[in-house]
This record gives sequence, structure tokens and C-alpha cells, in this order.
Amino acid sequence: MRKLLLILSCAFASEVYSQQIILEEFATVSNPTEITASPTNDNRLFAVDQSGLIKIVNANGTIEATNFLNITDRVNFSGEMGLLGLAFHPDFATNRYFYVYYNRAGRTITVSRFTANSANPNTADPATEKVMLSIEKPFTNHNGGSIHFGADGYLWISTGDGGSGGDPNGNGQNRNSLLGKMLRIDVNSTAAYNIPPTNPFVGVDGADEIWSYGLRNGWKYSFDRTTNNIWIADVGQNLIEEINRVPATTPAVNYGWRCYEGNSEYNTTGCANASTMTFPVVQYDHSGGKCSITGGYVYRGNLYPDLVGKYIFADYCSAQIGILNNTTITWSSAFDGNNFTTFGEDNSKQLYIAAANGKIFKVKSTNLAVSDVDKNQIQISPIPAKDFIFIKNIYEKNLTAEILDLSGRSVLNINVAENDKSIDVTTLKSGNYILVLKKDDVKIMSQKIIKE
Ligand SMILES: [Ca+2]
Repeated sequence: MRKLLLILSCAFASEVYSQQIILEEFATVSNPTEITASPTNDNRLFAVDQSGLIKIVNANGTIEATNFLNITDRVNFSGEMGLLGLAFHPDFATNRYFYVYYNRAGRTITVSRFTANSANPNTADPATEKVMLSIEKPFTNHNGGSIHFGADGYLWISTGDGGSGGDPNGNGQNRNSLLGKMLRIDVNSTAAYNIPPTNPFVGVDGADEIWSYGLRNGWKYSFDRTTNNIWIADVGQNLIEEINRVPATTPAVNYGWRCYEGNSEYNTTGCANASTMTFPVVQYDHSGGKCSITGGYVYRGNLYPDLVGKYIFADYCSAQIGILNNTTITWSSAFDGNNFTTFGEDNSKQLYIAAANGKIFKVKSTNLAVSDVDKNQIQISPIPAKDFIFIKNIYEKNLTAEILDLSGRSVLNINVAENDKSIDVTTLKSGNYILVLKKDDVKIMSQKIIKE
């Protein structure tokens, strides 16, 4: 008996620790730089195309034929430049406002408001543009571009340091430059925007739009609304990629660039004391073909309990996804051919990831649910069973069942019939078993069954 218990505990342990990220192809677009959840509380996605288009991805992965927005006439799409960010006003349902971040001719960073059509809010007229913010920049690279509304109702904007290498103009540490910053503005204004009175440099030296500084190229940041932390993935110069995590209510954080790349000195000429700076919660180097971080989200969905509370991100070059648990990164195997450019989160808090090749994937875990079904709804009956067991309230195809005896040994692997979702158990001997329901070899759920 002791030996049997040992086998069982090992079987369960291996299941707990064999968690893996898997990607399920979902949709195909072009040049994806951002994925934003639908503003109308459904599971559509709005996919940003760097060339200046925004496309609607329906919940089944099809692409709406009509673009949501087409501003290719004013977007400078070249290298790292282009249309990079999209955020919907929290009151979009009533005002139809949304905000974009792009480079226009001459590299200028532009943050603008557009208004969706009242008769058909699935399209927007490019003529509704209201330019809010224009920031000249000296070089083509490091454009930042991530924009989101915070829990405070303000629009947060990450800008890059202006480009080249090593921040030659010292923008990151210059509190009078809007480059290399996290900006925070109040869009509920008749002027282009208002300054939130709680911004840290209001009334003192430093640009009033700045919330935090010392960033090189925050290539994607996100809010974790559960903890109200902001997570900023800052792309390194040559050696080190950063993940920063700070309470969203903490102003004037100096993330250290170009004095520090990660925790290492880069160029400390003219720099403040390191004790005044906030260093990353975790960093990684370029070993194993890694080159550039793509920031993601803390998973808050209900399908993959093992991912909850962990920060999911990627490396552009190694095509791997990282799972950050406290200060430990677990890397997936490489998804070869996919240079990951952005993550997205839908209104069910499920995650998506897009690659430069245009593919958008659902991010899933091999543990527990793989299927987008509420596994609490699934019913397995009858118990006890004679010849057939039926699975109710599941509409997925290609389901399989593995039946284990109580020592954990697999005794039957069988397809679930597509027509009536039945499992033929006539060959089983009488007794107690565990049925493991799977899709694509990944477990959805398990339940004890009895064969008469
Ligand atoms: Ca000021």
C-alpha cells in the first residue's frame, strides 16, 4: 500500500510541475503591434496593424472585412515606427472615443483621439482626429507606444528614449523631455488634454505630463487591476532585458536608464545616486538567442489556474514565452518562426499573443482546462455506467478520454464520439476508475466513474 501511495503522489506531482504554455492559432492579420479588448464587453479583439490600420477580430477568429480605422495616409510605417498603440475611452459606449499612438512624417510621436461612427461604431472616420500630443524625436528607433487607461481614469503613455544607442541626448534622465518616460494625462478636457493635479512635477521643475522616467524603450506595459501594479517591460541596450513592477499609485519612479541597464552600470555620467532609482523586479540576459523583451500581462483569467497571478511575457528573438512567478522566470520551449510583437487580453481576461508573421494565438496552459468551456458545466453520466458514458454541455470536437484505474494506470484510451459525445466502456471490467477528458491530448477535467 505504501508503494501504491508513492506512485500516486508521484503521478500527481508530475502533473503539477509539468505545466507548459501552448499556443493555439486563432487569427491572422498583418504587422500586429497591439491587441486591444473590445470596448463593448464582448470577446472581439481590435488588432493594430503598424501600417496604420485597425482591424476587428471576431470572437471566432474571423476578421471583419471593413477596417475599424485606416490612417495609413498619415502614419510613417518604417522600421520600429508606425501605428503602435490603441486604447478605448472607459466611456466608449456613450462617447465613442478611442486613442491611438503613432509616428507621423518626420518621426513625430503623435497621440490622437478619434471618434467611432454613431450609426456604426465598428468603423471610425479618419477625419475625426483630434491631435492631443506631438513629440519630436531625433532617431527612428525606440518609439515606446503602449497606451492604456489606468484605474485612475487617466491615459498612460510610454515613450521611448528617442533612439540611436545609449540615449545620446540623455532623454531618459531629463525630466524636461517627454522621451524615455511614462506620461499620464487627463483626456476629459476641452483643451487637448489636462494635467492630472497629482502628477509629480506639477509646480516644480520637470514636465507636468511625466509620471515616471528613466525608461529606454518600454515595449509594452500593462496594469494588473487586481493589485493595481504597473508592469513595464523595458528593452535593453545590448545585454539585459528588464521587467519592472511598481504600484500604479507611486509617482516619480526613476527606472534608471541610461545610467543603468538592468542592475548593471551603463553610463553613470551626471547620474543621481543609485539609491534614488528603482531597479527591475527581474532581468534576463541575451543567452540562448534572446534579444528583446515583449511585455505582457499578469494572467487573471479563470481557465488556467496555474497561470493566475503570474506575469506572462516573451522574447522577440528566441520566440519563447516567459512565466514570471515572484522573481523566477520559467521559459517555454521556442515557438520557432514567431517573433512575438505584442500580447493582448480580452474581456474574459484570456491572453493572446501576436507575431511579426501576422499570426495571433491564444495563450493556453497544458494544466487543467485547455478548452474555452466552463468545465463546471460539464456533466458526465450515468454513474454507475453500463456500456456508454455520455459527456454533456461540451461542444468541442476531437475529444478523447483516458480511463485510469485507481493505481493511476491507463486502461483505456478512446475517442469521444462526435455525434452524441459518448464513450464506449463495454470493455472495462466492473470497478471504480478515473476518467480524464482531453482535447488535443491536453486535460480538460477528470472525474471518478463507476463501471457496473
Ligand atoms: Ca513642472
